[in-house]
Amino acid sequence: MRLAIVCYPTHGGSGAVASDLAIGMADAGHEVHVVSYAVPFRLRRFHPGVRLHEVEIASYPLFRYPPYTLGLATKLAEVASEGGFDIIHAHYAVPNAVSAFLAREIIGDGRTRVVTTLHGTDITLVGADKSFDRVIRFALERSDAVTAVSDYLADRTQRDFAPHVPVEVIPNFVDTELPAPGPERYAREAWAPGGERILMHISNFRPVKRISDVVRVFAEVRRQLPAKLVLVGEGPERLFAQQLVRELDLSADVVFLGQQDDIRGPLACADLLLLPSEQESFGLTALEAMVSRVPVIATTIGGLPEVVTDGEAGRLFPVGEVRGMAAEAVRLLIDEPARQAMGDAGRTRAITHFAREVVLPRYEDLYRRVMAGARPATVR
Ligand code: GMT
Repeated sequence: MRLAIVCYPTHGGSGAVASDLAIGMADAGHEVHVVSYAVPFRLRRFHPGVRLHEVEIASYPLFRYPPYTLGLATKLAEVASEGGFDIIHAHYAVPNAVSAFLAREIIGDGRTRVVTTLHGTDITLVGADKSFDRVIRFALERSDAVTAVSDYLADRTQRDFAPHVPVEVIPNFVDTELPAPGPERYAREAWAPGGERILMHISNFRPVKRISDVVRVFAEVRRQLPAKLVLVGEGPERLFAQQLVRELDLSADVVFLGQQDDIRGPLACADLLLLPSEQESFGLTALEAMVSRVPVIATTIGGLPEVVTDGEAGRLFPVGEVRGMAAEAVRLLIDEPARQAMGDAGRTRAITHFAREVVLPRYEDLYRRVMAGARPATVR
């Protein structure tokens, strides 16, 4: 197959999954072209078989906003002129699915199919802006297939946008092979020289991640036992988090690590992952923690219960339930056998349900069905 994968290049779940899909499809022998406005962070290393195309938009004084949607469509059509595409797979509705639709119309060969994968914020946040309503619905209706990364997101999509559009659930996936030990051997010692327990949070520091809950849970844990908090990522709430850490007099016990391309290294040092989000269609970092045998303390919202089964791979609490999360964190950090058992159960669950080898064939099967002209019925 000749595939085009369109995604955001920035650190975030949708770009990570799209990149891993590109690598997996290339490994399976397909010709894969990844199109974005920069090289996606997971594709900065060389992967034979994955060809990269960067969209550049010429700036012109007349343009108040650079026309990225058009630039992306044009780039797709241009790459297609060298042999066409069987599938253009757009990750994220806005504007990627719209550009994919435009590209298919421009190419006009009657062969190109568009698959759109919804990741969450395109429906729950961007979609909540009423001005995008119609264009998102249009993009979904005109896609040859639409997938969502969880049952929760599929339901929300059908309820809020397009009840008549079939949405197939294909969950996110991870590489379950753990890398050989690297610098984390020294990191653990550097962050927790006294053998303190390490709590970790990984995100893009947006308001939905509730960084203040992360810091408050940690403050409560820290009151009860020696512990350190490592915050991985970058984003608009970082300054606020730094300020809160200072206010709560926790500076000596909190490390702001910044953005990391590969989070498996930091995760190898973690005893617990905190993910107290108020929105999460899936929660890829929770899954990455599970693979690394790190129990997850998260919320009951969105698709998280489909990933982190409560009591098995971690513990789930209502949004804002800081005291409950802290109490459970302390319990697990004191009871090492219970913490390890939960970590092992999380890894087993990740391997069984969300391994790359388990999920990738489902995309391949979908591509084949779509190429055969069958528009999929809702599959859960
Ligand atoms: O969480 C974000 O703000 C980033 C966003 C993205 O596009 O990467 O994440 C969404 O997609 C991920 C991959 O499917 C999911 O794991 C995240 O749960 C989802 N974020 C939200 O729903 C808030």
